[in-house]
Amino acid sequence: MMAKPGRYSRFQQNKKFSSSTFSSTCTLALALLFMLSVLLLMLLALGILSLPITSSDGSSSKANDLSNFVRTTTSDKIDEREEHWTEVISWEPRAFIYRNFLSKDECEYLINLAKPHMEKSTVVDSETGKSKDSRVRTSSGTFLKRGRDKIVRNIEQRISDFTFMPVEHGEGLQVLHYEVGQKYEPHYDYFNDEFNTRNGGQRIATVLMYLSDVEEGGETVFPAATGNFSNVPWWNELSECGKKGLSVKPKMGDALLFWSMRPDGTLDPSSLHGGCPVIKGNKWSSTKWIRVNEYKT
Ligand SMILES: O=C(O)CCC(=O)C(=O)O
Repeated sequence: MMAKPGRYSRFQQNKKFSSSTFSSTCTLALALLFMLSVLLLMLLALGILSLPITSSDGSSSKANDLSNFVRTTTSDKIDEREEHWTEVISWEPRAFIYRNFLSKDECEYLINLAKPHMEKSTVVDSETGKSKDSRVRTSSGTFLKRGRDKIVRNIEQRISDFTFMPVEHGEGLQVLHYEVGQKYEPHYDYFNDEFNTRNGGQRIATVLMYLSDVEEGGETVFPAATGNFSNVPWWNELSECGKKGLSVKPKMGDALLFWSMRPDGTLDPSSLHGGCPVIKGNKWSSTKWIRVNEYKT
């Protein structure tokens, strides 16, 4: 005869039951917590979520604040570039060189991207504001859409960090190729017509990046610059055209920044500049024109 379960054994059974329920609930909760953490980490890694950055005064950062600056000065992927530094070359126009701005790989990447799409360069007709063929500019070139890929986005972010102008104010990069004898006569980057300023307003600054060295000629010349331009250390290496003003000798990876507008917002005629004829070799460069306002692409 089986003994009836007593009160004590029922209590033991209940206890066993509730402790196993408790442990499976715990396991479930831990598993859920683990899955949530993995999901959160994945969202953070993909950049879909970001952690709020808190400034020293305790306020959290907004979309347009300087958190970008902190990011770029500490963690930008610029390590493959050689040592880099900036030089002030003129205050009229305001012009600066950033040595080794691009790595060799980045220069080659831009050239290879552009090569299959090169077309004869045009200039802007000041009467109509439309593009036209010209003997003033004999190079060939093509535009790369702003933000078209990761490498281009990296370069555009670096330009923004260098100029303190938002990426969204930049036109797409233009890649230019000059063969022997090809040139760009002195001109202004700012516009004299209303048509071209409708999107983004006036061009305020230009960043010219040299994607190749040039054996002889091909300098960027500022014929209206003030100051003793024969004092530049590279004076003896300049072509006849290059000696007509303040000149920069193309060197692969270097970037030249100059401002077409003064700090008071007026147009700066001393920003007149041109590309001297290439005498020996090939010149590849890339231009980023930057507007006063956002430029819609
Ligand atoms: O190639 C150069 O040195 C000058 C180019 C230029 O003037 C421009 O892209 O606006």
